[in-house]
Order: sequence, then structure tokens, then C-alpha cells
Amino acid sequence: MDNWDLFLAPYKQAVDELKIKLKGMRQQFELEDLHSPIEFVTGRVKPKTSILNKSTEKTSHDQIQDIAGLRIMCQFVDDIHSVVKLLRIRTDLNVVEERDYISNKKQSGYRSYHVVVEYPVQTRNGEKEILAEIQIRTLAMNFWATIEHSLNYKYQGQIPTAIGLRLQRAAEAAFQLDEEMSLIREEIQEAQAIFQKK
Ligand code: 0O2
Ligand code: 0O2
Repeated sequence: MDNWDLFLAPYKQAVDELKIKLKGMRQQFELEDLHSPIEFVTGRVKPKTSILNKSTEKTSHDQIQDIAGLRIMCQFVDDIHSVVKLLRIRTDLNVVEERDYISNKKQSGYRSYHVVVEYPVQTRNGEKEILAEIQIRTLAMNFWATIEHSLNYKYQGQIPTAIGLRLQRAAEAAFQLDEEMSLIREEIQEAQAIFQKK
């Protein structure tokens, strides 16, 4: 095992544990036949090359907030706020920062709510506080961000203007989709409840 594996091990542990805990929140809603604000959860440890790229701007690896990264996908924008409230009241993690890119979308058109948490993992050498970034977004926001991320990667951050404009329009369409779905939210939830019971 090299030094990188040793360095990343507690981050991996944090991602694995948080993924189980966040998925558990969804199951609790389902058990009570309630609408879950969490649709699905993914997680990853930042790859070594991305950490090295990012740490040139920041002083040390330990200060990078998203080496451990979790993503919570929601059906509706209101669900995002419910999830944030659920995170704030948990006693097994500590919310240290929130970045609201929904009220303040990024120039690219990116929308999501980011919560940085401190999470203690138990290691052979005692407890270690790990920073993890939880990105909370709707399915529409996720669709847009996933595609924009691939294009950014392909063009190494220099997306051609014409494609950039299309992405801006797609971001607007994703926003409209979220708005429309919010308006018929109750209707959708009723239908989903009937479907789930079946
Ligand atoms: P279930 O029973 O389907 O919920 P993992 O290690 O596989 O848990 P990872 O590698 O972080 O998670 O991410 P992955 O594999 O991309 O996706 C995690 C979970 O999210 C998987 O479910 C996927 O089925 C689910 N998922 C991914 N994309 C979508 C999507 O677009 N819509 C929905 N509804 N679910 C999605 P699980 O955990 O394997 O089990
Ligand atoms: P990954 O793992 O490839 O997604 P900085 O990263 O320094 O710009 P900061 O303040 O450290 O920003 O963190 P911020 O902006 O809260 O979160 C950065 C992460 O948010 C990114 O991670 C993306 O996952 C996501 N993100 C932010 N802006 C955009 C955007 O315009 N488009 C897309 N698709 N995603 C965005 P990384 O570092 O890119 O890593």
C-alpha cells in the first residue's frame, strides 16, 4: 500500500459510511409510506490527479473540502431544503459550511446546494475528523451538471462559445422543468404513493 492509499483510506471510509447513512434516511421515509426527499445517493473519493491539481491553489491536501464527496439527488427543489434541514440536525456530523448555488447559480448555469460537513471516522489510531462535501440537487440539476462536466473535461475547460450558449439554454430549461414539476408536486406524489403501494 503506498502513501496515497493510506492518506485516502479514512476518506473512503467516510464516503462508505455516509452513503449507508444517507440511504438509510430514504428507507426510513419509505417504511412510513412518506415521500422521501432523497431519490438516490452516490459517492466517490476524489481521484489522486484531481487532488494534485486542486492542491496547487490551496495550501495542503487536508484543506480540500471534497476529497470525500457525496451527492444526494432529489425530485423537487423543496426536497433539497428538507435534506439540508435533516443534515443540520444530525448529531453524527457537523455542518461547517453551506454554499447555495440555487439562489446564486454559477456563471456556467450550475445549480446545486453544497454542504460541507465534518465527520468523525474511527481508525486504528483513534478518531479522525474528515471533511466531506455533500452536493444536493434535483434530477434536472444533476442531468445538466453531469453533461456540462463531461463537456468541460472534453474541452479542458474551454467549451466553444456555441456549445456554451446551448448549455446556458439547457440550464434555463432544467430550471423551468424544476419549476413545472414543483407546480404539480402534489399530483405527482399522490400518483407515486399509489404506485408504491401496488
Ligand atoms: P438501489 O437499490 O438501486 O438504490 P454504489 O457504490 O453503487 O452504492 P456509487 O458507486 O456511488 O454507488 O454510485 P452509482 O453506482 O452511480 O449509483 C448509486 C445508486 O444510485 C445506485 O443504486 C443506482 O441505481 C442509483 N442511481 C444512479 N443513477 C440513478 C438515476 O439516474 N436514477 C435513479 N433513480 N437512481 C440512480 P444502488 O445503491 O446500487 O441500489
Ligand atoms: P469533481 O469531483 O470533478 O466534480 P472550486 O472547486 O475551487 O471551483 P469550491 O469553492 O472549492 O470551488 O467548491 P464548490 O464550488 O462548492 O464545489 C466544486 C464542485 O462543485 C465541483 O467539483 C463540481 O462537482 C461542482 N461544480 C461547481 N461548479 C460547477 C459547474 O460549473 N459545472 C459542474 N458540472 N459542476 C460544478 P470539482 O472540483 O469540479 O470536482
